Amino acid sequence: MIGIEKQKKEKINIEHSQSLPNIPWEEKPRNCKGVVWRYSNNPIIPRDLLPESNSIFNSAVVPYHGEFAGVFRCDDIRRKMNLHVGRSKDGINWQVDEKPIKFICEDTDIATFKYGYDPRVCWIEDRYYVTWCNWYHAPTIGAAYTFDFKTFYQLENAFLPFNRNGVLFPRKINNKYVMLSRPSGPGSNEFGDIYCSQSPDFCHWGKHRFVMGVVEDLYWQSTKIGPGPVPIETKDGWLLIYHGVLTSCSGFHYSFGAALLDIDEPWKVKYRAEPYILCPQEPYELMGDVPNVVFPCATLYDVPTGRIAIYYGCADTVTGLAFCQIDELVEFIKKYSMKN
Ligand code: BMA
Repeated sequence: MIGIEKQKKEKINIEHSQSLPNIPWEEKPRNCKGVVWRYSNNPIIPRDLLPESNSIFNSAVVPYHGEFAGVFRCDDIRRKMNLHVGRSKDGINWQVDEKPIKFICEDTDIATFKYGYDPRVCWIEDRYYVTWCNWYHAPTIGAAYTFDFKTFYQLENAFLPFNRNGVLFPRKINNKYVMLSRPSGPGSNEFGDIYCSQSPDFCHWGKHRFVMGVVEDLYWQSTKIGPGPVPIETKDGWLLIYHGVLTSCSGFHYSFGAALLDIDEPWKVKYRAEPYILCPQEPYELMGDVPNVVFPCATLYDVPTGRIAIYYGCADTVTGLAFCQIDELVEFIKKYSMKN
């Protein structure tokens, strides 16, 4: 029995660190100038997939037993922000549960679920951790884990309010869990820089370090920035895709960019590309409940081919898929990196 359990875990570990032959994929179109290209059949998830969904976006997916599973942000027709489980055989066609996740939480001080949004899912060692923007008197980082995407056990909130975009690294670093986040104010536009925190036990988070902040004259990332998908380990550092915000005459524009962080001290930025890698341009990114938003929350990665599939929210309404090749993206970041 123990042998079978061990084999199962090893299989999942391989799924999370090596090959993903069924990764959704489409070759780069000939006329594409950028380093990231969109799936031709975007959006992959419509806003009204569920009987009571207003919008489904900013969601997180992972490989799961040869298929895919994930946690989806579904705002309902009351405009409550909820988290739902989704499953897919091919990473493109998704079945999303009609009912939101009910977290098991014995501590009544933190058990009240008022809202949850922008989830991330991260496999570490033996389980899937979910982090999200969780209401606890104000927005902060909620945390939970699951083994099977059926039962979810809620943990202590990681930080004090106000915080958003808690993104875990997919393995312990120097024997500590490590999480990126974006401390902020009560509104969503006071400030937004990326910080890195560590924990020995997933309960006590400390050693908070500044990673990187907004850049005044790189306009796409001049208002605020926040970590996106779980970072990917490469020989050149942790590949971090993150969102950046520009303030225009008609409001915020959310794009995404990329950086490489030091492997052992991930609060140290090695390279950070000046240009964005994707910005709102397609109708489903330009129009919706919040126009001009592309917001990445997850990637799938196939090591042998270097293929990356990026899941991102479009205009706070639907879910899109984009692709890139890891070597090309790493080269792009280095070529266009800011000078320190
Ligand atoms: C951020 C978050 C995201 C959202 C974005 C654009 O502050 O609320 O969920 O996609 O704004 O509205």
